[in-house]
Formats: sequence, structure tokens, C-alpha cells
Amino acid sequence: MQPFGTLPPTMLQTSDLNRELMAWVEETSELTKPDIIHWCTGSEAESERLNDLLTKDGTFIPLDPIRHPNSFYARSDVNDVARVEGRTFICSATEQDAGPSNNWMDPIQMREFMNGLFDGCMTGRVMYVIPYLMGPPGSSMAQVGVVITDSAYVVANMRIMTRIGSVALEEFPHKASFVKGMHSTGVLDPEQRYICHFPELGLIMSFSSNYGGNALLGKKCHALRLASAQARQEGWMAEHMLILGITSPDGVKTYVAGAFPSACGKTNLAMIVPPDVDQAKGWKVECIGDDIAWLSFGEDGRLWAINPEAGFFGVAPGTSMTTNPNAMLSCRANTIFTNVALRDDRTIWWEGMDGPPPESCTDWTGQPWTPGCGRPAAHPNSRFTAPARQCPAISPEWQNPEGVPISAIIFGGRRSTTVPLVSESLSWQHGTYVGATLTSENTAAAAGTVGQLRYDPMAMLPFCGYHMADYWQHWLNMGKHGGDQMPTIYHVNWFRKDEAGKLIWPGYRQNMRVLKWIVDRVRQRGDAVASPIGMLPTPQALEISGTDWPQETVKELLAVDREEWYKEVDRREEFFANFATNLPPELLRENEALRKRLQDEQLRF
Ligand code: OXD
Ligand code: MN
Repeated sequence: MQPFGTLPPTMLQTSDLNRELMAWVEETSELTKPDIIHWCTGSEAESERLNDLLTKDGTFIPLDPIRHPNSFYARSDVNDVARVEGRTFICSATEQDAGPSNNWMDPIQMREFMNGLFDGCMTGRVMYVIPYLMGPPGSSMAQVGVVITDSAYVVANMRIMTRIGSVALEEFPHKASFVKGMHSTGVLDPEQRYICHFPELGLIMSFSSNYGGNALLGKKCHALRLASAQARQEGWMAEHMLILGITSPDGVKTYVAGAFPSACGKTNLAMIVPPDVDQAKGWKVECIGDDIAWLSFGEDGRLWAINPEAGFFGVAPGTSMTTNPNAMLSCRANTIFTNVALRDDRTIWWEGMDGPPPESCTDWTGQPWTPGCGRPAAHPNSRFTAPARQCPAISPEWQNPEGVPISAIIFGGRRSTTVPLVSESLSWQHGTYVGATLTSENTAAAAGTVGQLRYDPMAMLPFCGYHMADYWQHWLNMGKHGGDQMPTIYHVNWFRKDEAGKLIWPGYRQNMRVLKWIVDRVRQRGDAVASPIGMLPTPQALEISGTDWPQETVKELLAVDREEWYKEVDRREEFFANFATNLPPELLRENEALRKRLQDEQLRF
């Protein structure tokens, strides 16, 4: 099939922003020298043509039309399976602006270098121009962007993850600027792989990777790295957070946002199915987003959040009808599966899926696979790209242009010791400190480093587009602005282990106990006791009494071991020293206040 081209929509000539877009597309095509330019409309017909094209060139294998209607299987290059933090750059005006946790390159030099890579890179290819919208149509919080790419696979994924084409162009007249994204597959050489952000220019340049986080530029690059820097200037927040709506039995809805580093169960929590007993009592949980939240003050002085995305880019392995039925149902149709295993009947499989493994299948590298062969069938970071609207638990509010008012923010990491199941911060400032010191342990997958702690402040370490300490200052400033209308901040840990190394907390649906306590607390009715690290639930408040879990287990889950916490405080002091030049003094004061509270004999429980 011949690749196809379309002209830009005529509406484009009508405003300064549109003229800027036309000029930039022309400039980029002069640099990249494509054979054909295609303006994406986002229509069904266009999607069908693209899927046909991708099927004919071997990128897509159509899946069984009954089991997975309009869904496709894709394999990436074996060297292109994840985000590449080492090759991701924040090219802010000065190195100081990027801060110690980001790679920095001089913006003028880096742009020149990237222009060199892009020079002629689309010769013989189609240049797709994808206008996209991050956020619900009509929302003042939503933003527009345009990605120029030579990858039809990127177009197909962006079409699910964002709102592309006409719906985005219709928003242009209401916006002051748009983010410019340039992407090329190049030849997928890892040595030529660069993911560069120019916050002052609102520009992203990504070369030589087609992996989601590197190539779907609306997601991590725009909605987190560029947006976080912009949000600081403009007084709002771009966060690596899920958004949940929880309905209590009396019908009141409470909205909660949550930040979790990878492999800590964020997508599972975003789509949690409450236990049957809670559902019978009238508890209900709905999903607004699973990865990114943009939060800004509403007219009522509260923080309101939108999900800028339109799809889920979920990790496949471990997802099943037991662990996350809503994710399984979300990706039944209209989904792209990348790097999972392919069964002979054109259905898909991954480790941890329901039922026994197939007797044989084709693995993510295209090799024959059998259960005993010693290799995983699906890549551990294999993904499904699925429309959010297909999630059975999607909230009716998920496309509300106003967003939803957030009452609580949850931080969670993977910690086998020290951190109790849940604690409530004493103030916004204390909660900011809790988020800034968020840590997670490397999992068994990283041999030799099991249990090693990685600080991942607010789960934003790889995504904060400017100096991390300035980001903490921004959090504190937001708190000063919002005063007592700010959400209450919680810290959760589903991963505490007993002395035998066994996880104490069952997790998954049982996490609802913690969510219910959080909702009750923000509604001023859940019981709590004071501890040095914040307020803890009483066992009754977690409704543990109705279970057969021994009292000892509950004690272990909620224990605050002073010796462990003294060590934690020392480690945090060392961690903060990395950001000494810009560190808000409030955070050091919070660390010292914690040390003092640990010495307070009154706080025994
Ligand atoms: C991530 C993701 O890497 O959401 O955090 O894909
Ligand atoms: Mn994420």
C-alpha cells in the first residue's frame, strides 16, 4: 500500500498560533526531508488505513477479531524496551536550572546536535503531523501540542493515549501556545538515542527510540517534564499521580490522587475493585487516571485535578483477572500490545495472566517459547496501550473540563521494613517532606541490589523538568497559597515483610481498608493515634477486628520502630545534602522535628 498524505486543515491559517504551527511544520519538513506529509485527523478511517499499513509492513499482527477486536500485536527492537534515563536531557538555559537529579546539556549546542540527527532522517518516509490535546476538551487546564514523527506506530499509540487530530485543532483558538515535539525512529541505534527537553522553548526532540515513555511525547515528556517546569511558573502542579473517586455509603464522593514509583502497584490501585462486603455497604471506587495528574486551584480555593491522558500504557506482566480485572477488561479491544507473547491462535499471553501458561507460543523476541525454556515469554516491561474509556471503573467525571476536587494525596513506596501500612501527615509542609523523602526498594529483578533503597521524591525523580529542590519549594508555596484547603497527605506501604520475609499485607482489594480510612479521616470521622511519624489508624479504624488476622500481625503492620527511624532520619539528612544549594530549610526542619518526636516518650503506642 502506498503511504498517504493530507493537506493541513484550512482552519489553520486563522490565528497567530496556527501560523506558528504552519511555519514550524514547514521548517521541520525542510530539515527532515520526508517524501510525504500527512496531517492526522484522528478519524476512524485514518486509523484503519494506518493499521493496514502497519500490518502490511509487519509492525502489527492483527489479533483474533472475536477475542481482541481491532487489536494488534507489536514487537519492538530488542534494544528499545524501556525509558532511558541516562540519555534523557533537560536542556534548560543553565545547568543549575536542571538541578543535580537531571542530565543537562546546553540548549544551543544540544539543539544543533539534534538538528544534525534529524537532518534528512525522514527521506523515503512519511512525516506525520499529530495535533494532540492533553486533557478534556474545553478544559482551561488542558494543553495542546503537535508531534511530528516518522513512525506510524507512534501515531497509532498516540491516538489511544491522547486526543489527536480535529479535536485538538479545535482547541487551538483557545490556547496561548502549543508544545512542539519532534520524533524520529532513526535506525533505533541505542548510541544515537536522545530524549531532549527544552523547557524555555516548549520543545521536545526524541531520536532513535519508539518506546512509549521515549516516543509518545505527550506523556512523560510533555505532561510531566515540560509541564512541571511550566506549572512552577504559573502556580499549578504536574504530578506523576493516579486519580481516584471514592463513593462512601452515604453517597458522598471523595477524590484522591496518588504518587507511586514504578512496580509499586499504581495501576492496580487506580482500578481497584472494592471487596464484595464494601460494595454491598455502598462503597464504590472509580478511576479518573492511572499515571498523570495536573492540579490547579479552583475558584473555591481547593486543588482540582484533571487526567491529561486518554489511555493507559500499562505494564502487562502480573496483570490478571485476579490482580486487576478492570485493566484486563480495559484492554480487551482497540488495544496495542507491545512485547508480550503471542499464542498460535492470535491471542496474547504474559507471565502472571490467568490460567496455565500456553504449551507453546512465540515470545516477545519472535522466538518459539515453551514453559520450561528458562526465558520469560513476555518482556517484563511489555505493555498494553488501551483507551481509558474502556475501563469498567472509569469515572463519569474523567472528562469533566473542571476536573475533580482532591481531598487527599497518597505517597507510596515499596519498603519491606520501617514504613507502616499507612500514616497521615501532620500538615502540608510535613506531607511535602514525606513526599520528598519517598523511597522504594529495588525488586528481585535487579540482582545483587535487592532491598537497596532508591529515593524517588514524589515519584518524580525521572520526570521533574527542573531542579528538584525548587520543585519542593514549589510544593511548599502551593501549600502556603492553599492554606487549610490543601489535601491531606498520606504515606502508604503495601510491602512490609515479617521476619520470615513474607509480605504481611495481602494488598490488592484489601487496600480498600486503607482507602476507607483515608476517606473517613478527610471527612473528619476516622479514628487515629499520634505517632512520631504522623497519625496512624487504630486497628478498629482499619476494621481488622472482623478478620482472622492476629493482633500481632496488625501491630507489625503499624509498628514504628524508633531505632529504624533514627537511621531513616540520618539517611534523609544525607540525601538532602545532595540538593544543599536550593534546599528549602523547611525540609531540614521537618527532618529535625521528626528526630525530636522520636525522642518523645509520650508518643508511645
Ligand atoms: C512509567 C510509566 O515509566 O508510566 O512510569 O510508563
Ligand atoms: Mn508512570
